Amino acid sequence: MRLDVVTIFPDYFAPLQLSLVGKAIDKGIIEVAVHDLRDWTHDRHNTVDDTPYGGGAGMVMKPEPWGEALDALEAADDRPMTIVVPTPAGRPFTQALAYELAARQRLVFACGRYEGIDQRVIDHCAERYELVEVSLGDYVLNGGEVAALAVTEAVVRLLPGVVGNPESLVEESHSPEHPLLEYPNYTKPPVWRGREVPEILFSGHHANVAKWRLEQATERTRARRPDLLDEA
Ligand code: 6GU
Repeated sequence: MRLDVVTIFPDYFAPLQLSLVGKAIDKGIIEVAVHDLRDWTHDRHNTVDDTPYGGGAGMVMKPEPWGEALDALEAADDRPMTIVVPTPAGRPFTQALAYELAARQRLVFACGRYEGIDQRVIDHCAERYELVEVSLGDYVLNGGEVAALAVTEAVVRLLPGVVGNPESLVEESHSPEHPLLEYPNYTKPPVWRGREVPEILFSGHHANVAKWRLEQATERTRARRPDLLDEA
């Protein structure tokens, strides 16, 4: 999979070199290219924003640099582009959407700042490429960069060879096979600051342990996220 990121803050993406995503790059499972949108401006001040038609607060990202950036990225590689636009007005990002995006050959993150990107860029993307506008949740970030990092991590860890033990993808919260929150985990020592590990986990009785974990997961989900039980 190839990932391109277009942003006015390329430094935000330094963490991609770390951890699982960095290892996926080293292993050749993904290729990542981060681009500065200002490289596609032509004025002395590298202007990427302007005042909104119709008035109102804030600035809007101008369409021309985005158009040139997308043309250049399209020309740089044959694989079909799925444009991911992080926006609080997008489709809620879920594990199911992470699996959908993990099936794509090439994701291009278009990170907006200010009040967003001129709508004609979005419409152009919808016509020419596959377009997915995604939201991390019902709160407001200053721009798409942090969301692009979150989506990247959620997607890349689903690619074959990235997570050491693929079984761990099955049991975790929000996986399609297990729509419950994860059960509590414990490791040594058996007593820590007077707190004991639940007795059942020492029993060696795998069926009983599995039953206990399912009960814990179900109870947690009922208490914290009853909406997930309604869906399941
Ligand atoms: Cl994807 N972008 C921005 N700017 N704010 C958000 C978001 C995305 N998701 C939640 N808030």
